[in-house]
Amino acid sequence: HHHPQRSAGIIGAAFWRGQSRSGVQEGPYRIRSTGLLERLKLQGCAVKDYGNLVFDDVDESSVGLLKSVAAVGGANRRLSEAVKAVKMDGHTAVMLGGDHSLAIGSIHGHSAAVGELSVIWVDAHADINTPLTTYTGNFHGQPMSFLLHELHSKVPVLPNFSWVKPCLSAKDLVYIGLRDVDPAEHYILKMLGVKVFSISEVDRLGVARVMEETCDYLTTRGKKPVHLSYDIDAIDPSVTPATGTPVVGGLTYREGVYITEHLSQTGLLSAVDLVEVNPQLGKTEADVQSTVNTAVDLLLGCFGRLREGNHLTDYSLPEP
Ligand code: 4U7
Ligand code: MN
Ligand code: MN
Ligand code: MN
Repeated sequence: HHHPQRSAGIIGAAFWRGQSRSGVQEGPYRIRSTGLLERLKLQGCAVKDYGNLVFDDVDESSVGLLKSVAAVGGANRRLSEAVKAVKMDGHTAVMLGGDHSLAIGSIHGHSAAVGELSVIWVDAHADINTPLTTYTGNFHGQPMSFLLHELHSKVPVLPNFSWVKPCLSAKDLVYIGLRDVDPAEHYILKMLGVKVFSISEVDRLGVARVMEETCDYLTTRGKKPVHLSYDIDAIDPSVTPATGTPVVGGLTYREGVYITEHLSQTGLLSAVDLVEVNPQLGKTEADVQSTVNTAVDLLLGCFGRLREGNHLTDYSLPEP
């Protein structure tokens, strides 16, 4: 494949209130200090760093079981504006989380800039609880319910959420890696006929066929820009232990990277979220490094890195 020069517009979203465990807000800092920007540039990708978003201090009160409602709504509103601006500037948007509630703003802003999208959600979890089905009250388990047209009537109006408009159709969504799905979420996935490659399908088909079928499924109705929302807990916790809701039996490092390699070769990748890296939850520094290094490798894969090797297009052999 040949690609015009890639360019990444990077937004840090150091936000954790979509769940209860502090530390996930350090994700952007750790991913940057592992050399993400420098390594993207070394592989020939243009990079613009938009810095970390600054979120308003808002009242942290709960609405029933729902935690930090106004904070989550407000942060996502800001993120939506930021992602929209990055897309208007012509970059592939990269959102470094932070917890996965941030997908509300990221996908909303992406769609506000480019129109209809396909979403590939790589995660151990479906994150499709509604505010009325969640039993944890954590918004990182609910973002998809705010984004889908089909669930609009099932989602109550909440403080600081009135700006959110559903922007995605269930047929434009594919899940990969699911292995911890709540009963209400399983009901919703079946009711809406969402395409799911659970970890069992990855076992059965292999990751290469899963990616072929994912791309075939999404492109039959036309080639829409792709939003990849990558939760680091999709990968097996033996590789990426520093995350808030680890689930045994996940994707291998190789399967996880393959997904990014395949998508980057399609030329359709338009925005990427990398979320749920929590440097405070590694038992050792090696645990944290393994998690962060994997996150960086996933992002490098999104921007053209291939494990077979790479060279810049203007490379020329030195003459003796
Ligand atoms: B993550 C959960 F109940 N389903 O709703 C919930 F199991 O972004 C987990 O994928 C959500 O890490 C996990 O809280 C959210 C729970
Ligand atoms: Mn998850
Ligand atoms: Mn394909
Ligand atoms: Mn998630």
